[in-house]
Amino acid sequence: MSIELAKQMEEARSYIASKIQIAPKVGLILGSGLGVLADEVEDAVEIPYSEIPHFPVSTVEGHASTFVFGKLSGTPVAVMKGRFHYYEGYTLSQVTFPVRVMKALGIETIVVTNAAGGIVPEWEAGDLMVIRDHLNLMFRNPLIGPNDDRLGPRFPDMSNAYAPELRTLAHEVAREQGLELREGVYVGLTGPSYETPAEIRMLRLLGGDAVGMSTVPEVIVANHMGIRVLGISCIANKAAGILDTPLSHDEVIEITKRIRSQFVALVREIVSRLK
Ligand code: CYT
Repeated sequence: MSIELAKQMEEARSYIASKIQIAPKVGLILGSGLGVLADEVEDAVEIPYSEIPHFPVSTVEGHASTFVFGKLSGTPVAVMKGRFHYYEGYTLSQVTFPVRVMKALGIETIVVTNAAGGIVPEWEAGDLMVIRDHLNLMFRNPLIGPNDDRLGPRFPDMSNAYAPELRTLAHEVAREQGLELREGVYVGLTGPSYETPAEIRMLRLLGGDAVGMSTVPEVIVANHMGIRVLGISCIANKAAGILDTPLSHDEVIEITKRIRSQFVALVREIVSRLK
């Protein structure tokens, strides 16, 4: 991170600000197969990432690559339909750049979602999980490099990286909707190969409940900038070795399609109650 970063953020911010009427309060990052939530945004203004200064372009199948600005259940939002993954070849600074731009636009809270593999043997594909905490097993950190003290501290606290009050809110809404909501620790790996059964056994021993290839870098940067985070994983498959069947990205997309409506209802209601 450098002084140059602040300048790039400002260029991206002002480009977006020139195209939108609202002042987003909440940011949403929609993971694989979960982009439908963006279709619910009212008075939507779409800005493809490719138009925005200094943005990389997303390439992975099953991911769109556009910002959607507007209102979701009355709350002004910035929705990322598609995100950048480390495994696509971007630096973590590129992966997390949109989070910084959303902060520059004024968001105070971010809802980060993903499709993940379930490590807890009893969990089923299609379950939803609130992220309580994470394990950064990407073994790299988006904050490495000179720190710009205007953006955040050199050594950010991560003891409540996933805001406790937002987790409580998510459980309240789920209860009202009669939805069973899991809670657990998300393990972030680089991918893009899925884990081996031995790795999944290791992750279980280490305290992981779900595993994926995103989220951790964005959440570190959100914490760096003082953004409150809510994380929700869609358990898209049982992790490797739990069943005999091979893992496929098609399966991940298929399951996320199946639980779409529950996911959309949950997140919509949570967003409507964010203050
Ligand atoms: N599933 C997934 N591992 C998995 O098993 N969606 C990401 C990583």
